[in-house]
Formats: sequence, structure tokens, C-alpha cells
Amino acid sequence: MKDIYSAPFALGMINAERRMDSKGWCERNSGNISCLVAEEEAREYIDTSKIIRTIPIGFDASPLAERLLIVTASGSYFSNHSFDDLGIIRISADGKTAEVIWGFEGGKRFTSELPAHLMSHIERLKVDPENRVITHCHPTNLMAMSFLHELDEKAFTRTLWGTCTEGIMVFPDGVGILPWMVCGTEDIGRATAEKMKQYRIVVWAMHGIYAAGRTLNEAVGLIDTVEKAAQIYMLTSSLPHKNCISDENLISLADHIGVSYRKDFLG
Ligand code: 2HA
Ligand code: ZN
Repeated sequence: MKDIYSAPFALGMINAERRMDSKGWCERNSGNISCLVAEEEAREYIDTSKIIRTIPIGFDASPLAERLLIVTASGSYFSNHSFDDLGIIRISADGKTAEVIWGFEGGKRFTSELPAHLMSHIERLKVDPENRVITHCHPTNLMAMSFLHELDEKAFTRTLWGTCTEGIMVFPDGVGILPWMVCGTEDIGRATAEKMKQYRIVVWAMHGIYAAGRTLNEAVGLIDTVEKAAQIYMLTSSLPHKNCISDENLISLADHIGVSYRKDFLG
């Protein structure tokens, strides 16, 4: 058996935590990540047949039955970059319980945002069977922008595309937006997952962001790009503008790289 502390899936989580924390998006215990892990890969490092304990999930996660996920612990501080704050769960065959097969020592449990994570995985996998990652954090400028900008998905996306040239290339599908809601609930989980049918980015207004991706790199990179666009918005929105990225600019860029974007979000 190989050393789990050398496993790409565990190191990748720590690296993603470090990246998000270094940006100031994960104050105190905020932020959470879940990443699907192939059982064959996990078996190289741990005995996946040994269930350490079970934790009720609280809703039906059966579309993920028998799938393994590495997940951040509730209350964990990303700033600690600690393997002790990770756990691997298997979703039981009936979709009702999480079987802890590694980690979450000392009675720890998975993030309180597990409903939003699992429900989002279920929806993203329907759109992209390669999607493995869901992550949440609190990017400063995006949160600030959500206080100032109308919370209309078309208008919000157009503004983000218009403040950062990378935007339409990195999130051509745009951003979904939820109004402020109580976090950690099944309600916000369901609402987030509903948006994930269309978007890989879901803004929780005045709270933070959810991002989906095939890899941790991709999901964190998505947030990075959205946050940069929001930062430019925050730096410029109250000042007189002399220049802008026009619809024509965006169309010619998207055509040049051959990306399929939300055409209804322009014009
Ligand atoms: O992980 O960010 O939304 C703590 C939170 C809850
Ligand atoms: Zn949060």
C-alpha cells in the first residue's frame, strides 16, 4: 500500500486549499471542497472495504451511490493546510449515508455544505461525466460586486465578460446567481444544483461562490478568473469610463478561439 500523504488526490486538495487561502478567499473556517476519487486509485493507498463509521447524509444521494469523494471537514481552516482536516467517504448503496473510509479522525465530519456539494455533483455529472470537483469559498471582490450590481445572470455575466478579456474564454457558459439564502441547508443545496444544470459558476449573492470543474486546478482557476473580473469591476465601476470591451470585441474573440458561449448574454 502506498502512503496516502503522497496521493495526488490528497495533495491536490491541500494545494487547492493553499491556493484559495493565499488569495484571502477562505477566512477562518470558510471554504469547502469535494472531489470524486476513482475507487481503483484510492485502493492503492487505503483499504476501501473498511468502513470506519457512517454518517447520515439527510437526503437521497443515490445517483452517487458507491462513489468515493475526498471532502474537507466541517470547521476546518484552509490556512492550516492539514491532511487531518480531510476525509474520504463512500456514498452508501441506498444513497442515505456517508461511509467514512479514511480520515475525519477525532469525530470530525464533512463540511456543513455537503448537500450543495453532492446535489451539484449529481447535476454536473449529467452535463459532464468528467466533472469531479465542486468547491466553495468567499472571493472578496465578487462578494463586494454582489452588493452593487443587479443580480440578473445576463447582466452580471456581461459585466464580468466586459471587465476581463479572459472571461468569455474561461466561463463562456456565464454565471448563475442565487439571492442571499441561509447556507448549509438542503434548500440552498437544491437551488445551487438547479443552477449547476447550466453553469459551472454559481454566485451566492453577498456570501461567496460555487465552482465546478473536471480538476481542482480547473475549478480554482475558474474562481480566479471570475474574481479578477469582479476586482476590475470594483476598481473601475465608480469612475468615469473612457474605454470598454464591446459586444463586437467579445464576439470576434469568441469566434477566433472557437468557443461556444451564451450568445443570449450579449446584446
Ligand atoms: O465552510 O463557507 O458557507 C463554511 C462556509 C459555509
Ligand atoms: Zn460560505
